[in-house]
Amino acid sequence: MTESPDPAGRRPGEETVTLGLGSNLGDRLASLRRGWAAVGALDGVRPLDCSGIWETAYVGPGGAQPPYLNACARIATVLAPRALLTALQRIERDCGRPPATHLRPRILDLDILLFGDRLVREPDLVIPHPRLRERAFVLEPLAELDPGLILPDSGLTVGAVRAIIRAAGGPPVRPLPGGTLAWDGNDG
Ligand code: PH2
Ligand code: MG
Ligand code: MG
Repeated sequence: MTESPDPAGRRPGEETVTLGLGSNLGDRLASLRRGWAAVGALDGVRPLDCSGIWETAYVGPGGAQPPYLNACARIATVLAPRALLTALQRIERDCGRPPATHLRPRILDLDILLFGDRLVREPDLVIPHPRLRERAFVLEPLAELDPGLILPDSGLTVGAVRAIIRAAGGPPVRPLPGGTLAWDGNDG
């Protein structure tokens, strides 16, 4: 018997995972690209697609920080959420991010935003990402990937939540002209 094909093109045992990438220290574009390439090279991971790159004002406590470059990307993976988190933290370190840089400028930040429809609630791993719905720097690139994607904790689409955040008028975010996570892409 042959298995019926998954409409999302997934292979058996794989889930679609959405990642957030950010950098506000050093060569931001190079770090995002290096990080995305390393994610795609992980065992058990297939890179699917990526948004454009957005330049975004820092959001959060602790005073002013340099602007971020942010992007979102999707992978198909057979890894469990915890194993993927560990692998992403290793890539952050390999790209030069020292430990204990939460809330400080970082060379590379790789966050799990969505893991299929799963809800994960562990002390150091909450999926969907708990602040996703408040953040234009996530919602704008995420909507480029799929504005119809339903957020499993609220039932709202990414496009609907983006509209709410746009109307609220938060800190500025703008697409980096021609910015792409691909090394051979046009930097604009
Ligand atoms: N990440 C944070 C805190 N603030 N601001 C922007 N613009 N982009 C980020 O990726 C970001 C942030 C914590 O991870
Ligand atoms: Mg983050
Ligand atoms: Mg992080």
